[in-house]
Amino acid sequence: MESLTSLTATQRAIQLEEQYGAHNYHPIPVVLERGQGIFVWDVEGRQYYDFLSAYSAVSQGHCHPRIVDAMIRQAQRLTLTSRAFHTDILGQCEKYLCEYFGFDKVLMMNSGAEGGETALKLTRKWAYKVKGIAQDAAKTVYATGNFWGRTMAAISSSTDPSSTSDYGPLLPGYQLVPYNDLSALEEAFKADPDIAGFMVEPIQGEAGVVVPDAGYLRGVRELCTRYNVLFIADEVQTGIGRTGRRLACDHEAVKPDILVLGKALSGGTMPVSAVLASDEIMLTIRPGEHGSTYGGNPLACAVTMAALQVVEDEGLAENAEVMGQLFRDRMNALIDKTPLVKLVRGKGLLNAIVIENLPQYGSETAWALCMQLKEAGLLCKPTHGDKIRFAPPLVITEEQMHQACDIIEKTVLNLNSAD
Ligand code: IF1
Repeated sequence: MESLTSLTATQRAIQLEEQYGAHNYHPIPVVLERGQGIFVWDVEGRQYYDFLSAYSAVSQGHCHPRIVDAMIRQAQRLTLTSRAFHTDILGQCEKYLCEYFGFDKVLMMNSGAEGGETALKLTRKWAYKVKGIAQDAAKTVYATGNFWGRTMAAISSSTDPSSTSDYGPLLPGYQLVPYNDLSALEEAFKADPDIAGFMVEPIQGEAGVVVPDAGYLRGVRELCTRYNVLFIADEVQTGIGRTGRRLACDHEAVKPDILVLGKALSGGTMPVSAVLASDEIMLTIRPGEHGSTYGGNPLACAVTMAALQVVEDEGLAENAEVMGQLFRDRMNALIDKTPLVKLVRGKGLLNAIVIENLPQYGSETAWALCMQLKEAGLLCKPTHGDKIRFAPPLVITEEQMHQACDIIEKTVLNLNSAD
């Protein structure tokens, strides 16, 4: 290893991660040290538009003052007691969440994957105690291309070898159907009365921002009702204003039986997830049958209420709708100017462009474009090879969106003309 002193701050930081950290990521080579609003700065003092928002966890913008202030105030009072005792803020937060999203009860956890696991455990409890499925026979259905985290339960439903290979044996009791295919879903429900739940992302994020046909979510709702199967909406990435509505399910005015939230629930300050459901479903779990040391801790409650209030007060869902349309219009205008941009898709400020591989870069074309965009002052990352996700914080202004699109347009056109 070169001596640390002869390296730049960027090289030094990367080398430390390389030497002492697990190699479970392949980050864009930039070292960030500060964030504010839609901008982040690296250790060399360079400013970037953040067009990833920590995969939709920083929707309110980096270090939002109201959320940070709520965190600081709570941190100076009480941060964690475990659920062995009550606190003065958990009930307030639970009421706030239930009224905000329209459910009877909520169970607070930490990561999005824990939210998905909680939804799976609730579905199994409901299967045996309410639907009357025989013990250990309950099945849950997922869509091909799904992603809901890195735990064993989450990867057990994955169709992506990079998530599953060499991690076997996987969890049993799962079934897969093609995404955006209502007849396949109905066939599965018809064929197996032991199906208790169907968990689905209203827009598949990791799969490359795959937007289903209009009416798909309504169809899922109708089929789940008809076959007495729980409709579980994984809104960890699409929720909380990201797609231009409070929830992506709101685009079709459908209400899931179980709602899973995470990421922006805490405004990018700390891991907070929440699972919301009716009394009939939620009360199938009795005291001592599920939980987590940090689940619903006072600090999480304080930032969650502040983070959601910001989304409401600043009209972030409405802004996402308008700025997202502006972004897609600007990107669609590139399609006729360069073979590099094949397709633009998304809703609100969850968007992606599908890239045509250029001969000089081959399958690395999307990566090369992201590297050029970094040099031009905009951060984003490819997903699944030839798609680039663009998801800035929902606080972005029209002027900032045009400035960012100018950077993307210039970089795309230059990459295509590069020798
Ligand atoms: C990583 C992906 C996105 C999610 C949905 C649950 C979870 C996620 C729809 C679990 C998490 C994160 C995981 C993060 C990168 C990011 C990601 F690329 F991995 F797939 F957003 F698309 N449901 N997504 O998207 O939430 O446990 O992470 O809090 O693993 O690097 P988590």
